Amino acid sequence: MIFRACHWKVQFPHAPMVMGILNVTPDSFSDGGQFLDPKQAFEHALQMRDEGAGIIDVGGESTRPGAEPVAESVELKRVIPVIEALREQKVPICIDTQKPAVAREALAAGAIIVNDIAAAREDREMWELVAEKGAGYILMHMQGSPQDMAKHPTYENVVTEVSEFFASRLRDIAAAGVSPDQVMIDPGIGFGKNSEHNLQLLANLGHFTIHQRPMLVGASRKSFIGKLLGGDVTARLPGSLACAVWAALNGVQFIRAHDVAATVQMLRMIGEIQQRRQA
Ligand code: 9MG
Repeated sequence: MIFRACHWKVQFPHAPMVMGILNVTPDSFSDGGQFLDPKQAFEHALQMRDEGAGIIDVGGESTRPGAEPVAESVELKRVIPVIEALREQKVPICIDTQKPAVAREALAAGAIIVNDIAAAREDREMWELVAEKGAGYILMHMQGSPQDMAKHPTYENVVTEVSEFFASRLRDIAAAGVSPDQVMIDPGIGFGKNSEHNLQLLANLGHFTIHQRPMLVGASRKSFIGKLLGGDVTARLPGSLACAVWAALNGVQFIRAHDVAATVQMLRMIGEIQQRRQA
């Protein structure tokens, strides 16, 4: 299996990679307002790269439950200067956006992957852009939208429904001209799911290997960890690391994380142990 994003290529099997989260927003759930200044955002990205992040995910619109959408011009103003500053820094950049126009500008500024949390789209503009540019694409499942997704998430069987969603969207994306090699799938932990749904998805990650695409999981600091274990957003590192190690041991290739140093260290340790397994 291969993942391609413009000039960047990852051949699997490969050690799990950490995608560092860079929220250039005033209102993200755990770090809102910390990196709104482009200089601070740039420095934080370099710090995450130095801590071992293999990709930096730059977002200018919060996707936390209940977050209000922002105008395209606002989102562009937040993310483009940061991406331009990072393009020379030899770290793959991912643009976290639902808007094709923002993705287009971000790809022109140096991003190579589009993180599309609104992949259940009717229009094909985002996919046609990804096809045109040869960019990588993160196909994430979400029930509803960030504004309403926390209200009544409902599934008969969350695992089979998310899997059917992947199968159907992978067909749509291919029909829009995107090569399967450009796509990674993501069950969208916390996006229109309650704690039970999140746990069922994590428990059954192996189910999604039938799609033969690399997988991304982002559980870092999410509220279900606090609901299950107690503690506010600043006290969710152990729960986040448990989800990351579980994901890595169940075939996930990319882990989206706030706490890059701890996540990288934990994955390296797992890798060292795994290499010594005897048949
Ligand atoms: C933007 N964002 C927040 N959480 C995320 C997750 O779990 N996956 C992806 N792809 N993006 C996320």
